[in-house]
Amino acid sequence: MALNKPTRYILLALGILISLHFILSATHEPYSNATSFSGLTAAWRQEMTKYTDTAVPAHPDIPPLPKWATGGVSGVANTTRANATLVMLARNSDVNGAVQSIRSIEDRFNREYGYPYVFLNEEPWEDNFKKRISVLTNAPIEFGVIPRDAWFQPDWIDEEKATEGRKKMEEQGIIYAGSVSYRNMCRFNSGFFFKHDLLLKYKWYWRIEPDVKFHCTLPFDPFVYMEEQNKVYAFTIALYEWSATIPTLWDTVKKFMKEYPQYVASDNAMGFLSDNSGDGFNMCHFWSNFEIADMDFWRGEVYTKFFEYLDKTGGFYYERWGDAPVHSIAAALFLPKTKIHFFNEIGYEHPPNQHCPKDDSVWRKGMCSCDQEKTHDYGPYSCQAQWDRIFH
Ligand SMILES: Nc1nc2c(ncn2[C@@H]2O[C@H](COP(=O)(O)OP(=O)(O)OP(=O)(O)O)[C@@H](O)[C@H]2O)c(=O)[nH]1
Ligand SMILES: [Mg+2]
Repeated sequence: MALNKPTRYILLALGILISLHFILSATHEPYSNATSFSGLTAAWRQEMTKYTDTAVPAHPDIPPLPKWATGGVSGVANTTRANATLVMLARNSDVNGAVQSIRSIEDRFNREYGYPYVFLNEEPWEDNFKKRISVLTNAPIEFGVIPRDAWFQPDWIDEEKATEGRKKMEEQGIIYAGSVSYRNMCRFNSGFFFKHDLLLKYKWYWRIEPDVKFHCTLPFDPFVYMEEQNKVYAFTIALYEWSATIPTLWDTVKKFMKEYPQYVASDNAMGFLSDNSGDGFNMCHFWSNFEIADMDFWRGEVYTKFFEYLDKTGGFYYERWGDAPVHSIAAALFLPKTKIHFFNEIGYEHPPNQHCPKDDSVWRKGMCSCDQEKTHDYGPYSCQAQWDRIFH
């Protein structure tokens, strides 16, 4: 069958192209490599690896992780440097929020470090919670139950007075005003978590709550940083407490300081807590849903005495003292201010607040997913300025 004119031209062009390809393949090695089938699949494989292995971000500003940390998710327990754990207090019903938080900390930090987790609950953990969490990491996980004495309202609390206190607070429209379990939680976080059997073997902890997000990749180990820099307590968000939840807390603290002046550090952070040299509390505190700290501070003589002193007033139940002001006041008064650290690099969100590094270079380096405009630092409810001023 005779071919029409255009078809003949197309076949001729194709013939020339194929001949050229064979001549170039035989005479030019780079051309041959680039166009061979295996060369093409290798390039494709490389492209795939780039996108499927996101463990180490391919970002020029982020230095490669140190060797000891690159064990990644297998055999990780031996690759960590600090004696530290990631700890979460939660209920079985918090499972979805817990999954999201663990997913986030794994993505941004722990999958490279494999620090062990401890989960605590005053009730037995349901299998579903354990299953949903365990699938997210190969780091060791322990699920602990809190002893009754460390959680529930003690018998010596005057229940009538406590009920009255809750009613009064409800009338003022305060969040969790009527909740006894919230008060149990605040007291537990203030004075007991670090004494739990599962935590005794650790020195450092990073507190993580359900439903939080970590927005920046951490190119270093914050526990090791704390250790090397001689820090004890670290925060990401400083803000005001609702004064109606702690009407008598500051007076109690002042009494304690009078009785135990030897416990107050000379170069403390009183200037963060007070605008008039300690006469009144300005409500500034560290938001304790995020904490990286040394449990030996909570376990030591000073804080033990302090917590017992506060606890015996019943203020955790008659009022609604939070672990955030309690921890913050203790850290600010009983530690030199240089032992408290603000982790600017850790982009962190606990709704409704978030810390996002304002500094462009930090934000870029951390490949942060947060909006710098939304950072809590220096906003109307922030105490960052009160923190800064004590160093000027
Ligand atoms: N096991 C247990 N955990 C609790 C209980 N109440 C609170 N928690 C945990 O304690 C931490 C603080 O409680 P939240 O309810 O988040 O309190 P909050 O951060 O002041 O307030 P939110 O704005 O609601 O997050 C979280 O890790 C909770 O999962 C409880 O009754 N039992
Ligand atoms: Mg919370």
